[in-house]
Amino acid sequence: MKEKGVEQKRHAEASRNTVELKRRALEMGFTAVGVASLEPNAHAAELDRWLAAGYAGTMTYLHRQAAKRKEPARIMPGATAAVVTLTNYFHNPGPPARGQPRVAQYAQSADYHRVLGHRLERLGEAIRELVPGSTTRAYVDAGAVPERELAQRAGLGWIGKNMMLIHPALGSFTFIGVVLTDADLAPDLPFEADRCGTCRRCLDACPTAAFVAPHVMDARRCISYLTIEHRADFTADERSLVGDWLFGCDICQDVCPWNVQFARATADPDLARRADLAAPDPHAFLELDEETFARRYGDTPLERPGRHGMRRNAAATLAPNAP
Ligand code: B12
Ligand code: SF4
Ligand code: SF4
Repeated sequence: MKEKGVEQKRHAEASRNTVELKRRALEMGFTAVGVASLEPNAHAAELDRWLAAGYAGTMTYLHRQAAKRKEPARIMPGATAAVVTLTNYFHNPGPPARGQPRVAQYAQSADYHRVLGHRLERLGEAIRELVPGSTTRAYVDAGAVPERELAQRAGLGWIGKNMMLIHPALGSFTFIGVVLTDADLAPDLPFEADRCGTCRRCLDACPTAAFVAPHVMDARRCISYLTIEHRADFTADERSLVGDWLFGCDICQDVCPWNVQFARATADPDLARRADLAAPDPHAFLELDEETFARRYGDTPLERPGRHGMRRNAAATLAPNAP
């Protein structure tokens, strides 16, 4: 009897802390927040199959991180919960200007790793303040964290056929950020519904036929992989796949009815759209030296492929059919 009372008190306190934490997260500028428990990944077999098929291309770090992605509780010793955040980055850009090479929307503002990294650190502080003695670790697009999987489990949306986490009221133009913690928090119910239904617009719209099946992409054909993660020079085939995309690709999100209907432009001042990133002159990348590239783009997502990669991408958009 006494034990039951203690347990009830613990639950009540965990719920109170979780409600307050979510309130503070929204106040900090996150668009949505949920809490996931850290059971083993329900889609571990899909990850294994995906890796074994070679779909990760040269992203060898995904093989190294697989064991932890399959068992997220192993990422941080003692962690029992993930506080998962979504941050809307949609800019409502309209149709691209004729002849202007395209940049994915997520890269049209300052580097989200930095912007959200700071915010997630503050969220970690809030957890430690609400639950004295607890520890936290913040992640955004880094480490072995299965971010979409945790977001689904935190009740924030479903994983679409295009592999994106889709929030029913926001769409999929969102960054996912995670704080792992050993604090006692109340997990949300997972988002169990699959709202794609019979739709397959994303699969049919992909210009490179990168989807081998719903939820399965061969990244080696994906423009986002080719222009951001791939390090080597392009083959003639790769150059033609990239088309007019200078950095990343948004097509399988642009066509999604959940984005068409629900995505709204962000008012987040830290993610304000920058003209030099939204519509850069591709010729400029052919001439930039290392120092100038670092000065102009060191604090942006374009830093990932670096000067060499951006020069390669620019050359491809300027001469897609070159041998
Ligand atoms: C590697 C990577 C890429 C690769 C591979 C993409 C891919 N589809 O896996 C490349 C470079 C191509 C890429 C591209 C992009 N990426 Co990326 N990427 C990642 C990264 C680092 C790891 C993803 C991964 O592990 N992939 C391997 C696959 C197999 O795993 P998964 O995506 O987690 O998928 C799981 C589920 O799909 C589930 N599953 C499998 N089958 C099924 C079936 C059903 C029915 C269900 C429910 C689930 C399910 O199992 C999988 C394994 O656990 C994550 C960050 C992270 N740490 O998670 C960002 C991340 C996924 N990327 C992101 C973004 C924004 C993009 C781009 C939109 C960027 C752009 N505009 O160019 C594109 C989108 C392309 C696309 N349609 O996926 C965001 C996605 C946010 C969101 N709302 O979903 C993330 C989460 C980064 C972040 N912190 O915001 N990315
Ligand atoms: S990001 Fe572009 S290339 Fe990659 S799967 Fe989606 S539509 Fe295809
Ligand atoms: S376009 Fe259709 S199938 Fe693809 S993710 Fe959106 S709702 Fe699902």
